[in-house]
Amino acid sequence: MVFPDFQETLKQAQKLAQQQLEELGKSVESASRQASDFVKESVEPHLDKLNNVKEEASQHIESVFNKGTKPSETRETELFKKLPQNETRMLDITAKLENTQKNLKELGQGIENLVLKYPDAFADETIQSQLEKFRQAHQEALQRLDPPNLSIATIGTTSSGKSTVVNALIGCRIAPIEAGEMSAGVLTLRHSNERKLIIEATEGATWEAGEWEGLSDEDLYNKIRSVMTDYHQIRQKQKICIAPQVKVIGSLFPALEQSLLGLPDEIGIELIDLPGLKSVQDADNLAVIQSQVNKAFCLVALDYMQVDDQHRKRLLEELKQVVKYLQGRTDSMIFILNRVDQRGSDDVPLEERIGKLQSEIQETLSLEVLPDILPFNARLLYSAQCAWGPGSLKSKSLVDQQTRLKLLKAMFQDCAGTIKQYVGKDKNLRGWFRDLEDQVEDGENIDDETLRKVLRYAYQWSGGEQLWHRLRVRLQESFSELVILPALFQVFASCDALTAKIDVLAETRKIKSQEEIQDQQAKIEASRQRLSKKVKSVCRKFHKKVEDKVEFLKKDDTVLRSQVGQKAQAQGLQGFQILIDAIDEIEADLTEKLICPVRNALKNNLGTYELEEKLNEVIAPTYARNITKAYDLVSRKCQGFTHQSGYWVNEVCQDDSKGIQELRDAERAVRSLYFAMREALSVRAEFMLQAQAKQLENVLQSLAEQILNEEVFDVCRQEFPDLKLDEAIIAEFKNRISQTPPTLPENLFNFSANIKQSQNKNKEVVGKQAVQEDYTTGSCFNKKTKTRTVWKDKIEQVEYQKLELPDADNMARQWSAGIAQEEKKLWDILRDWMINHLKTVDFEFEQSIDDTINFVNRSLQEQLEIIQRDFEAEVKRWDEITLGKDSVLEIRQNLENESRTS
Ligand SMILES: Nc1nc2c(ncn2[C@@H]2O[C@H](COP(=O)(O)OP(=O)(O)OP(=O)(O)O)[C@@H](O)[C@H]2O)c(=O)[nH]1
Ligand SMILES: [Mg+2]
Repeated sequence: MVFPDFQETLKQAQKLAQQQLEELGKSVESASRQASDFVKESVEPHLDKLNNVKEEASQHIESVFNKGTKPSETRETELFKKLPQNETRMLDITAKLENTQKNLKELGQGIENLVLKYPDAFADETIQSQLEKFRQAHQEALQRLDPPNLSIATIGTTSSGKSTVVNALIGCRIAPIEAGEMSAGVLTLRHSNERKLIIEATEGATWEAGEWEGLSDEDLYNKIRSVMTDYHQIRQKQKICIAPQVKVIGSLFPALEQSLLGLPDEIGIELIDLPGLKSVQDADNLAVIQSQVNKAFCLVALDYMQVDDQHRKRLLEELKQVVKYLQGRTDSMIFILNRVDQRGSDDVPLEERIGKLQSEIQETLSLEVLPDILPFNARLLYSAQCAWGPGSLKSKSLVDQQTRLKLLKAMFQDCAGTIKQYVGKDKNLRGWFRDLEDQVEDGENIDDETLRKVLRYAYQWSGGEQLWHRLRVRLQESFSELVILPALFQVFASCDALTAKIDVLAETRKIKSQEEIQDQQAKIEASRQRLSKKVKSVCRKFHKKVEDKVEFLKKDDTVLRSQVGQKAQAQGLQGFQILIDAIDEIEADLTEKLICPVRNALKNNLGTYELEEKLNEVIAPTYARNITKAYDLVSRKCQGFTHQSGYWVNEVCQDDSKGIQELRDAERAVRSLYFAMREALSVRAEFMLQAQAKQLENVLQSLAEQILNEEVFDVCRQEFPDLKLDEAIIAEFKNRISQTPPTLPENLFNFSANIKQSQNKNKEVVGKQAVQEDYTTGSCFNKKTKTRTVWKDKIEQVEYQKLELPDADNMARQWSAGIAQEEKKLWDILRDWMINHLKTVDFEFEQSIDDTINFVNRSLQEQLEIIQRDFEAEVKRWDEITLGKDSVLEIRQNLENESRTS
């Protein structure tokens, strides 16, 4: 009996166990499902990010900051494998570009299909001309994007290593490098399989312009170098000379080693090497460079030797000017802290220095986020990369042995400290580099494999790896903004103007009766007159406001001045304060950079050399030299003058011909100083105005937009709510309007020397003369009068020439007053410029109204016939056209949305 019982119990136990197991299985399954859902929802999205961050951080720390850590063989191979990476991102840009081109083509096709299907809908002259404008803009955009061009420009402080960075990035020694000031003008390096040097003909150039093919690397380098040296020499003598515009077409490393930037290979790549601000000191040359920087992604080079506490303030000031004056886009910039190899072992840790610099640059340039600042050793990367050449790392290097050896020799010489530091205690590596150095010294052949290995270390130790990585990431972010969108603006504006006209036509085709048509005609005419009046009155109001403000600003009263900006703001003239600040900045710059140095030099008897050096920082050498020469003359010729209440005074006798000549010389010297100062102030003022040009234009543009948006467009919408006329007028206007920058008249600053001359007559001793004099001798009882000869002072009327020359402070005051005087003129010029711009806006708006209304009137006239013929059929046809137009607009909208999201 026991046995069956036991059997039963066992069975029950098994069953129970089975049940529990199943339940457990279920709950494990559900728990695991929940867990996996949780991982999917909460963890996975962050995982990629986390991995990226980890990856970046480890790269950053290992390759940059942890100096002295040995780059192991594994790390090294890993690194090399890593270079051709990021293919998914590459696909992103390829896809984006392809998508843009596809949408753009579809947009054009969509319009052409409509034109083909409904030719009479496009028959009206206004629509025809609008269609032509669209076709032209569309064609231009297609060309610009097929293939698009990406520009990377180097800007930064003088001699910070910009050209070395460019050569290091392109893998070719093309941009001239020199310890002192070297680069000049614009050197554009564009990728192509052909090779050509183009030197454009520019005003005032003495160098040969033309095109050359088949030049050796060395010849190419020397030719560019000699053009730039020539320019610097001409600048020493000549006032007007446009800096060289040089283009080199040839192989560029980032284009051949495509994975570096992660851009599709059809994208044109150009690097632009620009000079430091010290070589750009006149408005014309500045304008040329601004146009390049504006469209480019910028690498901003800073010199490590300038970032210590003592120099940093000056560096930041210079950086601010470089970025502001060259009109760099702060949203697409990477900062390179070059020459970190010059860091001494006792210096503040690099991380600390960079951290400080990051926050200071963020503040100085008002950046939204902390900037990327990469520690860099351009020299190391330059020699290693150029020894390899511009070819892909996967194929054979095309650089000849002689060039290789030369560059490697330079690397061992220039970068010995860096190599020693990084090789550290790794005996094998140390030995390897030592052997290599011996091979180089002995002139032995260096094979590709060895060179690849050198290059890997150079990437790691120079910051090259980080730079390519950051460039790749940042280019993905700004690609649309930099490359795609600018090519499409005109397409959007012309497409909107065209489709808005089609809308108007479609609306008129819905009108059924003659009365309604006549009603509309009358309404439109009345609205046209009211709107026209309104626009005129808005413009008049604006003119008045601007005129009032300018009159106040001309009063030279600082309290009034500060109130003007606030009042303007309150009156809806936002941005007026920026204009005031811009002019104040020009005045402050002239005072600080030109007037003060000369005044201080005169007061402290500064050496001419020192003054010239200071002036050379801000003004072209000819002007700096003229001032210094005149200054030297003034200091010498006025030596004997006495100082009397604001004047240097001297007086010489009229018949003292030598003395008179000396007075004349002194006067001439002062006049020449005034002349030189006037010229320099004028040139610098024009430069400063050009530096502010974009800002001034933006202010004016936003002022005009504000007025249009707040007053004109609203009225337009109220007046023309029917037939979609409001949108048609506004779209037409937006397609028409363009902006013109201010131009300054010549000789803006024109003040005269305040020199006083006078003639005096004084009674004074002119010598001694013999005078017969009576005298008495003897006592009072026995007096005798005798005569004797005595020598007495001879006093006569003497004519004097007196010269009073303004002293240092007095001169500075007069120059400042001269500026203040000229500033009034400048305000008049700016006022006229603003008013003229608004007149253009007014004119173009009137034209847009007239054009659109004439067009709608023609359309209404046609409608009179249509309602009698085939109204219903026409309505149906226009429904189809509208549908077609809507789908075109959808493509247009997609195009914009997609190109705005990066
Ligand atoms: N120690 C060191 N020197 C460097 C480095 N990069 C460049 N240089 C040197 O700095 C000097 C100036 O270099 P460039 O490339 O001509 O400088 P730049 O900014 O183009 O100069 P400009 O165009 O004249 O403003 C040259 O002597 C270079 O060899 C670096 O990383 N370390
Ligand atoms: Mg340079």
